[in-house]
Amino acid sequence: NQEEKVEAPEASTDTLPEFASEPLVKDNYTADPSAHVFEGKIYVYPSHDWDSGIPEDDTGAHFNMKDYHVYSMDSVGGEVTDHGKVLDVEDVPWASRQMWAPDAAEKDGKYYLYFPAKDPNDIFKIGVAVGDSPAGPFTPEKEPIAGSYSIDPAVYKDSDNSYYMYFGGIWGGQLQDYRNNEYQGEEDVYPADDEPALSPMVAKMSDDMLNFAEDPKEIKLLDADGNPLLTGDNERRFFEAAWVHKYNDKYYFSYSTGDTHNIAYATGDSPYGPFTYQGVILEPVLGWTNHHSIVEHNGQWYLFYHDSSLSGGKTYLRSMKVAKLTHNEDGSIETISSFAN
Ligand code: FUB
Repeated sequence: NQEEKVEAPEASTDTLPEFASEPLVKDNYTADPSAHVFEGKIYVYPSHDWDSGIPEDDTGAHFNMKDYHVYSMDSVGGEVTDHGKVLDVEDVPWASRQMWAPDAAEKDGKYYLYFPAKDPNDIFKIGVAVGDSPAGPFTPEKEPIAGSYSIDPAVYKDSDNSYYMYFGGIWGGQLQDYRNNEYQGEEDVYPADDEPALSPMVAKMSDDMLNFAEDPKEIKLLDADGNPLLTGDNERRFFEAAWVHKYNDKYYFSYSTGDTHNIAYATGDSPYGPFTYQGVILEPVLGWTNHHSIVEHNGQWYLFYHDSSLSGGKTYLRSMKVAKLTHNEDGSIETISSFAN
């Protein structure tokens, strides 16, 4: 994967999104940024990349993260504050390694940090840790969320104050080892290329935010004719990095296409989908992974994302960045070319 480099097309300066040229943080490697507005500020919950020396492989073993930091800024373009380490794998009784892309949510003055990690059997589960401040620290629950699996939790708060967790990722994210929420073993079974692709999952959260209130359900991603996106449709099918935002009463489900390296999006009328594929939000970045979040602050929408520019292209040493995101009048999102940044 590391060898797969994407050539940068020539960028014209009039496409430059403001603030996008520099990593938000340079003294740590940060990835998979999940941004939220809490207490009027932007808080970002990223993965904390480091060089653990684990060789690269197709399961992503080189993404061997062991803790999380939280960052905040009064507004995009302002000073970024590092609130320090808020959770360490050593403090999570059930987790052994690989703390991947996290997210956070607020409810009734409590803050919840959701994170995937491998358990002692090397199976990804999703955990939750609770704090009194968006800046942490967070105290982990003793067990992962019952019925959770795979990676990349993203928790969306709907306008009616319901919370939904979206999750899942194929390849190293292990989603292919499950059918109907049941673990099938490590055989990595994918549907055939002409069959519907594996679906991202969604579950409503319980009132206490520590559990699923229901069995996770598959999210249908459809093409313009209402047919499911197929396994062989690598340019459009779901890989990992789910995120949901709402704009003009439409739900926008965005995600990474993984081995084709785009952040794509699909829209629908319910938090459960189905969602109809619309296009690309962010074209491939430097580095193999592409992972993002979308947030509105002071009337402006932003795309938080990462690339490997600061590390000179090392896929497992990434840096979070931010660009303005534009919804067009017809509801479509303007595609951002990372090479314009
Ligand atoms: O950072 C580790 C993994 O890489 C994330 O969980 C994926 O979304 C990809 O960005």
